[in-house]
Amino acid sequence: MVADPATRVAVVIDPVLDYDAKSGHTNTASAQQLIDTVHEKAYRLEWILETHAHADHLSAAPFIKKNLGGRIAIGRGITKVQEIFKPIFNLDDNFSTDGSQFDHLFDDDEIFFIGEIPARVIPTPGHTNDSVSYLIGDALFVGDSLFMPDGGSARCDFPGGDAAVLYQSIQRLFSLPDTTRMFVCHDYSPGGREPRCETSVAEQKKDNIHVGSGVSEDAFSEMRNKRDATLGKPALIIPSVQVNIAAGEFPAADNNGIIYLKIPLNTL
Ligand SMILES: N[C@@H](CCC(=O)N[C@@H](CS)C(=O)NCC(=O)O)C(=O)O
Ligand SMILES: [Fe+2]
Repeated sequence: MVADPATRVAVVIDPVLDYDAKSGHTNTASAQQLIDTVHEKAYRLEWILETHAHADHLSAAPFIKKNLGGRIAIGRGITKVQEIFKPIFNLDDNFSTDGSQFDHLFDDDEIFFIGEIPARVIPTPGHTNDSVSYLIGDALFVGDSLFMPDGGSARCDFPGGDAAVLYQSIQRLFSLPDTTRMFVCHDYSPGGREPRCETSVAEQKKDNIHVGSGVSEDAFSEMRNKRDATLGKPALIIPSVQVNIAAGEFPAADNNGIIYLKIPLNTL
């Protein structure tokens, strides 16, 4: 959550809908914490921002919107992700691939305001086609492009992913002022250390184990592709993507009132 202290306008980035894959149960405990915080601090929520269509968790954007209002937004590249995954999930004709499920699609480098704080949408494709980073004041939310310096970078083997494209996106982030605070989306606690989420452009340029100290695009792509070939799919990729490309909305219930998700066999 990011808030402007002067106006109390707030946004949330990448809110999670808890999901138990074993039982198929959803749960709003994590999202409710965000809602409670907005109430406690008397914030006014204006945006629910997605950094990309996530492949490892379901979005709680519709639940947050229902409770607090705000507009659900993502980068315009979501249309490409929708085009890739519509046939994979054999979504019907009612599912349009123009991003209209979202309230707003950000153009590259679009500027918007959170109260009095300027924000810029920096396109950072590579992990996915639609990945963006949000620069809010001097705080940069990089989604899944970079992880903490000892964590490296995001995988690029999902449909539409591309290691060379991610390298170029990271160079765009590295061109920001060294003092820019950088907040990462995931931390997988390398070596079992405590989870961390904040670093800086300077630290990443110097120490990132995948792209720091001037690693070349070719060396990065080779490393990334080799590593990606060893990674199993995220546990929730199948439920997540079909929901998240619809801005977090579930399909309509069947005639028995139960909602079903699809599992494409032997496809992903
Ligand atoms: N074990 C995790 C893996 C999630 C995963 O693949 N995360 C992506 C970001 S959505 C990634 O880039 N991982 C990099 C890595 O594991 O090296 C899960 O099942 O959810
Ligand atoms: Fe991701």
